[in-house]
Amino acid sequence: MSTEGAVDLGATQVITWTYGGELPGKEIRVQRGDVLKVDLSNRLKVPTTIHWHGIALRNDMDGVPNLTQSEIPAGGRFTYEFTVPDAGTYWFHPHVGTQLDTGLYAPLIVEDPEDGGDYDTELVVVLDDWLDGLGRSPADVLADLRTNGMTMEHTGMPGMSMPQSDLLGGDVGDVVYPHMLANGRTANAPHTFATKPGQRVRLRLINAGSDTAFRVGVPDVRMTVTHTDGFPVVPVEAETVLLGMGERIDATITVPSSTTALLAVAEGRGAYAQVIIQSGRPVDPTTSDAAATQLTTLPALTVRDIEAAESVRLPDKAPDITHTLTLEGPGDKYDWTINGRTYDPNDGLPIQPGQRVRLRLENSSEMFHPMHLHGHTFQVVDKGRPGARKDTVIVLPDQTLEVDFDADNPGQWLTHCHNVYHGETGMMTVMSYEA
Ligand SMILES: [Cu+2]
Repeated sequence: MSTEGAVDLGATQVITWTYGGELPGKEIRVQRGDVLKVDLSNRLKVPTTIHWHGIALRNDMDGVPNLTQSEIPAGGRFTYEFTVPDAGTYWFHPHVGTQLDTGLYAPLIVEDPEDGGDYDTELVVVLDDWLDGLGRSPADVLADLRTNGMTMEHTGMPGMSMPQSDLLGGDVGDVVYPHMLANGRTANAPHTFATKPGQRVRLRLINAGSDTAFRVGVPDVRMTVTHTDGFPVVPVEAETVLLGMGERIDATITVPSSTTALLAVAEGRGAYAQVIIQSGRPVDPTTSDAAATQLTTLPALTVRDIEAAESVRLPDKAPDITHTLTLEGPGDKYDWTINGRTYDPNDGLPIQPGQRVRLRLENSSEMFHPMHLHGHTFQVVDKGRPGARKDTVIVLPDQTLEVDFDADNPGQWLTHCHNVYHGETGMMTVMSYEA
């Protein structure tokens, strides 16, 4: 059920849109190969859909309005029903307007019967940048961006520069958020995860933000990264990991003997969210401030540091077709474009079934773009080694990144920037092919 109602974020209460009145929405957990059936009752005053982010599902369940289904009207219902082919950490959210930047999001965990060998318990952490219900809605923010163009949206002052990040190679974002959330809670009133020293915990990190990359770590605790975007990787140690909007990372940690916190610093923004990992005496959550500052000085694991596990590598094959996607913006009306054009569902990139498709993502703008492909999991092309299997990948400013996928799931599939303000103003295109 998508609904409007009050949510307690910790620092403040807001009226917003959620799934079922909870933030994040209640987790859905299934086994690989299951048929997932979800009846959505839309109790919002506006139309909506659900997109099942990262799942290689049947196309008519993908939740893209006017491409794979009609919008579900206010008061309407829709039944999503599809097979879930791959295990991993996924999530779901609307694909209508800027609804992603409200409270409409929830985890979708697909278990593998072989999971659990190297951990005792799990902690799902959903990260978000929050502004809804505090005076300006996401739709208001988009309208401001459209009016003010390239200026930072909250100031409206021409020439006001945006915060920068070396890790992101330029601007950190376009929108100012009053709060950063982990599992629906602000840093000063966080979610507490009760555990015991020595426990092995599988972290399932999900960035549900709309305009914010997060650098995540647990002070003085090494993470072993095991999966990106649901798919296994060659395990790699990290002090912190970077997640763009839409990305997921699974990592295992060993719980230390005293209470600590998982910290998610909004990259380049000087704000953070946290989940308390309570293995000893309770702590005052404000004592995390110094650790959060310290976290930003530690190295962050990025996609270039990750190799796909052998079991999920694409077979060696030269691409049958290469499409270049030049990412540009923002234009005068805050338009973000692919190959100079804004989104048109009738004008996409031609591909054929069975092809190995290479997408050459060329970022000609001054901001990073987490580019997401629906219905498939691509492999990052990395010279001389098997890059990560992913469905969302950060393309840094002035950089070109290539990804390969096999056209093995016919339908009409979006590929787009997962910054909702970029996608909504045009940075989306479609690839269609029939069986
Ligand atoms: Cu973008």
